[in-house]
Amino acid sequence: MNRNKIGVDQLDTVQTSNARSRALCVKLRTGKSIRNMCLMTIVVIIVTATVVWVCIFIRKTKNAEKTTPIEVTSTTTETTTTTNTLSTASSTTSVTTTESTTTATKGGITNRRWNETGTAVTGGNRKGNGLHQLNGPCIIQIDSDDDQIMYIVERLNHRVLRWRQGEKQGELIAGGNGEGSRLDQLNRPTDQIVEKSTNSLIICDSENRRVIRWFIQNRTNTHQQIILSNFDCSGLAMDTDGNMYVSDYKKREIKRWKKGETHETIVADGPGLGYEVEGGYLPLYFFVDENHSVYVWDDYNNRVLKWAKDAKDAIVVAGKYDSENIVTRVSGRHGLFVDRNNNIIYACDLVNHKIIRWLNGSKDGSVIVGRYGQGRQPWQFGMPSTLAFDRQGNLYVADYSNDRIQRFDVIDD
Ligand SMILES: *[C@@H]1O[C@H](CO)[C@@H](O)[C@H](O)[C@H]1NC(C)=O
Ligand SMILES: *[C@@H]1O[C@H](CO)[C@@H](O)[C@H](O)[C@H]1NC(C)=O
Ligand SMILES: *[C@@H]1O[C@H](CO)[C@@H](O)[C@H](O)[C@H]1NC(C)=O
Ligand SMILES: CC(=O)N[C@H]1CO[C@H](CO)[C@@H](O)[C@@H]1O
Repeated sequence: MNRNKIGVDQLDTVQTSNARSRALCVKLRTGKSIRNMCLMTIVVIIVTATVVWVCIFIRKTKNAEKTTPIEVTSTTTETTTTTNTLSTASSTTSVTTTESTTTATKGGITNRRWNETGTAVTGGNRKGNGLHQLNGPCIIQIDSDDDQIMYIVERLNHRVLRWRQGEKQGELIAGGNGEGSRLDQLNRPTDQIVEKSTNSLIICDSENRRVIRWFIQNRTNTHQQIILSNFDCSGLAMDTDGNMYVSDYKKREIKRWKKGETHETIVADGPGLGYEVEGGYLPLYFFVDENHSVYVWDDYNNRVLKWAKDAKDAIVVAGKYDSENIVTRVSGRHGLFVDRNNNIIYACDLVNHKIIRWLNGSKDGSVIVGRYGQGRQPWQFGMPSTLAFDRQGNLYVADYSNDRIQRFDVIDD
């Protein structure tokens, strides 16, 4: 079976050889969800979306052809070995089933289940740079006004597509002019913010070490604006007040720029935030909730940390997941999504190809989708890197090495 050049096979190869260090980082994203409950009451929950994503440090050689091989190195051997463990059929007895038997509330968000067979909403075409194709989609975001519209950041196509569900192809809205450092180019974008008020995208253009704004209507080189330069960004977020957050993965800091101000504040830092690996650094992704709390993976300690707004110190809000007797380090390469109102944390486990949920600040999470190991089947992933929800609660996942966006429909009991 032919696999794409940059993909699963390569990941496998690198994981086994463990040769040079490249880190793939994941990011996170937010989406917004609204649910209606009961006839008498309508509860509207709006979750503003943020994105985090995963970046990869790639060593490029001068001779590299147009496609630079990507190597993803697991930082621990545990993560490498769990991949196989997970694919055994016996591990499929569902955690979600257990949960669902204890729940009966129709549509209750903490009881929510998803069809574990996904649908490729971007068509599932072969890897490529056509508008009907994807290459290394690392970020999926749902439009805050129209949840049929998705924004897809493609790390390996150096572009951002806007794609309406049901359509055969996306629309190019940033990049797409090859890899490079010109103002009309991107080089391995890893995260973005959609800013509706200015109709622009703010993009973490990671290999160019800059944060750049692209005006959606105007993609000529006079309509981009460099917001930060010489900055090792990997993750981006904007809170409900329009303050911008950017992670610096080398300094292991998350900084906040208040709207309209040029002065920044460090809102999270410390040893839990990213770290150095041989030959590079892991990227730093995070999530900002509606209360302006910042959530970050503490990769070494296998947990999620939260800095409340203006807090000096973090608290631990989620721990490992091992409900299937899988004890794995939850890599920092995740999409994180926090449903604050319901106290639920969701994440992509990029290394183990699963989507995890922690209910109510539980120490142990459980798998909600992706219990069948790595692969290209509709119920499998190849490095899921971000997740988002639409208003109905359907789950969308950027399936990085499978070059597709998968939707998992919420199940109404
Ligand atoms: C899940 O999705 C598959 C494929 O679309 C479909 O055949 C199946 O009936 C769905 N299952 C449920 C419980 O909705
Ligand atoms: C968010 O802020 C509101 C208003 O201050 C507060 O009541 C609530 O407890 C906060 N939630 C969290 C999770 O911090
Ligand atoms: C969440 O945890 C708190 C504290 O342990 C508990 O009081 C509350 O009932 C829990 N909520 C749910 C929905 O489980
Ligand atoms: C939204 C926006 O900025 N639109 C501008 C795009 O560029 C044309 C021509 O340069 C302007 O007329 C638009 O106002």
